This record gives sequence, structure tokens and C-alpha cells, in this order.
Amino acid sequence: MSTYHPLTENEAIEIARSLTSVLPNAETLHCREIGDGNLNLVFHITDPNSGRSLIMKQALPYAKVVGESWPLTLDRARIESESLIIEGKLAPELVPQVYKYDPELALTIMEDLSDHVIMRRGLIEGGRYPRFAEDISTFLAQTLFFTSDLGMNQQEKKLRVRDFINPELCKITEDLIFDDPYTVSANNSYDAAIEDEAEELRTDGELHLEVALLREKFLTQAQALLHGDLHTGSIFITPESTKVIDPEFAYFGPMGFDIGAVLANLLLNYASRDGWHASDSEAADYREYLITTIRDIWTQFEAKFLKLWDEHGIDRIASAAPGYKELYMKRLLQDTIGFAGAKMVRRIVGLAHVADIDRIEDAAVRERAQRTALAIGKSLIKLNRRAESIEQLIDAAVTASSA
Ligand code: SR1
Ligand code: MG
Repeated sequence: MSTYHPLTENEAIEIARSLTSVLPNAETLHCREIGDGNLNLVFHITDPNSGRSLIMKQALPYAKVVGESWPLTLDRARIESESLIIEGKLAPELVPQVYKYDPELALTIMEDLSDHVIMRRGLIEGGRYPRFAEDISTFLAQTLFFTSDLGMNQQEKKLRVRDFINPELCKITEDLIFDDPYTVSANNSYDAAIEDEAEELRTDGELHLEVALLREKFLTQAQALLHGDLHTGSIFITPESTKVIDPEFAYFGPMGFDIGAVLANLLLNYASRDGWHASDSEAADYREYLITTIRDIWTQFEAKFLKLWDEHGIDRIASAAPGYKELYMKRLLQDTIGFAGAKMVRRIVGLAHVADIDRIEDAAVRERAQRTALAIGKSLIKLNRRAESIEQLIDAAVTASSA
């Protein structure tokens, strides 16, 4: 059983039986494969007698969303389980507990979070999450600061960079975010109604320059250990709790890529609201909630990151050079805004879309949401190097949605 092969539900049950510390005295176990993501199998295993349960996530040797024609390394299961362990130490309570990692089977066995909902779905349904800004800003500040040269020994960091070289998963990002949307690519997919927008993306030189600069950062800047795919489908949530899952795209890259991913996915939801409310005023009210959340995330992240720097900074030069901190935070905001824009654009014209927009049934409302998301995305990409404040991101979103 231990040689790699995709597990059946019965095999998953047999493995679960050996985890007696999580499922003690289990007699009948139930198992369902519930993976609805782009890449992996996910087994949900429950013991109906005790009510205990766990999740088993198995990497497939190809990208499930495309098929066996797109081979993919199983090493991503190691990257994911090691990242979860690091994140769990830096941001306790904000990631699932890992019970076991099996390298042969590319299998991570972890805490079941099915009392939470996937945040993308929660937002589509109009849920409000009062803890989210506080939790995600803590997750970002803790994980990014303590894996950067500001917060960890710089020689140890280089060894960590080696452990998290993740070329195949990074290549997906490099293609899907920084290349395909701006060219004719077989990976792209979008509604015929927005062909004019796709054409504009292929010919806008100003946009191409900014995307090339963002791509250069993604390729070269090993600033901190990123989650690497921090969209709202990678977050489990309730009003009282936030759990970040799925860090298989983890690698050392520019911090703004993770922060931008969170903001981009809130903005994609923002662009979709007319598709999910009975009245304009309800949609406007929810958009206001999203904007407040975005503002709070950046403001709280910035305050927490600077506090960590003051209290735990290990880099004498970075702490002492006059003006360095201010410049560092300004560049981080600019990267956040640029990567947020790039992440929005790819979700409208590229390979993997978001349900927030794709599941809007009315074609005209869906088209409007797609155009709004592209307008916000493009304006953030063009704004990035000039940005001085999070209010400029907010203004760009409000302006694009009221145009
Ligand atoms: C082929 S994988 C497509 C997308 O799914 C993941 O969640 C990442 O966002 C990736 O770009
Ligand atoms: Mg994922």
C-alpha cells in the first residue's frame, strides 16, 4: 500500500485506522472524497460513534483541473506539510494541525475543519466575518516577518530557501498570472462577450511593463516564505475563527504577493456583488463591508509588522538606516497593490476562474462583474509603483465599480 498510487476511499480508511491518537477505538469509519480544488484528492474520514474526524489530502502526479497531460511534482505535498508546520508555530490557531505526513504516498493527514466554511463560498452567500481582518493580518505579519531577513537568521534563511525551492508550482504562477493573460494562450478561457477586453490586455504596453516588473520580483525576490496561493478558497472561516489551508505553492518570494492575493480575492467578490443581492442597496452595503475589511487588513498588518520589527528585528543595518523602514513599508504596499491587480486579471481571462463571478447566472450581470474586476485589476497594476496609501487601492475599486 505504501508505493505511490492514488488512494481509494477504502484505502484511506485503512490508513486512518492507524491514527489511533486521533481516532481511538474506531470501529466503522466513513470516508468521502470531497476534493473540489484544482490539484489534489481530499478524503474526509469520520467515526460516527465518537464524532471524531480527520482530513487526508493526497497530491496527484498531475494537475486535476487539466488532466494527466499536465504532470506535477508530488514534492508539493512535502512543501505543504512543512509550510503548515512552520505557519502553525508562527501563527498558532490560524492553520490546521498536521497529524502525519507520508512522503511515499504524498499524503498529509490533518485536522478536519468542516465546522468552518470555505471563505469564498461564505462571501458569495453574504457572510460577514468580524475576526477576519484581525486574524489574517496576524497570519501575514507573523509568517512574513519571521521568515524574512528582518526576523530570522540570514544564513538559516538561505537553507530554508533551499528547502522551499518549488519550481513546478512557481511555473504555474509565472505562466497563469504573469504571462497567459497578456498573450494568446491555450490556457486562457473567457466569455466571448469580453473578447474586446482580452484584446486590450494583449496590446496595452503600459500594463505589460508593470506586469514584467512584478514578474521579475516574483522570479527573483526571496523576501519571505510565502503561502503562495492565498485566495479565499484557501481559507476556512467562521465568524469566530480563521484557518489558512493549502500552502502547496509555498516558496520564498515577495511578501506583497500573499497580501495582494487576499485583497484581490476580496475585490473579486466586491466586483461580483450585483450578482448576489436582491437590491442595489444590499449590494452597496456589502461592498462597504468588503472595503472596510480591506482597509483594516492593510492597516492592522502594517502596525503588527512594524511592531514585530521594533521588538524582534535581528538586522542592525535595516533597523538603523534612516528612512529604511518607511521605504520598506511603502514598497511593500506598492507590491501588494500590483500583485493584487495581476491576480484579479488572471481570474477573469486565465485558466482558473473564481465562483464569485463565474456562477452569476445572468449573463449581462456576469459580464458587468467581469469588466469591473478587469477595470480594478488593470488600474491597480498601473497604480502600483506610484502608490503611497491603501486609500488609493480603495479609490481605484470604487471608481471602477461606479463607472
Ligand atoms: C493548474 S492550477 C490552477 C490554479 O489553482 C491554484 O489554486 C492556483 O491558484 C493555480 O494558479
Ligand atoms: Mg489550492
